[in-house]
Amino acid sequence: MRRPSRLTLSIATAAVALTASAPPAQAALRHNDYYDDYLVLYFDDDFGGFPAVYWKSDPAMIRHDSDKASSVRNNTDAAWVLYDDKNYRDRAFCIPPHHEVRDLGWPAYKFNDKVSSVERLPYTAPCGGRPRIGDPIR
Ligand SMILES: [Ca+2]
Ligand SMILES: [Ca+2]
Repeated sequence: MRRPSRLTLSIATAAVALTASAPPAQAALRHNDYYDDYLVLYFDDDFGGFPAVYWKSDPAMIRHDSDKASSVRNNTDAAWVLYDDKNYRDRAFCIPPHHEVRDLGWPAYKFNDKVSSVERLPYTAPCGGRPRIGDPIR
């Protein structure tokens, strides 16, 4: 049986070295890229703390997630409505696609630790007459 040539071995070694020295793919990603296509409710402001991740409407967020969100990123192509109470009730803000709110406790919102249900609107549905919240994700 033919043994691998010296050239083959050196190419293999180079490939391994290249792989080992390459930075992890994640290093180049922004934080929100991990949550592509999700609504992410962060327990702390400035997108810190535990990230509660949603991809569809939830009329009754689990106790662990409810009344905890302090910042939010909408990484989806759909608008979402955040409600103070479960079953899509009480005060509500609509966050357009690919928008974020760094601090839900901002005086204009006063929505810190309030969100208890989330509604994903159909892709083509705008926020309509609902109060809008957030800035485009940078
Ligand atoms: Ca919080
Ligand atoms: Ca609430």
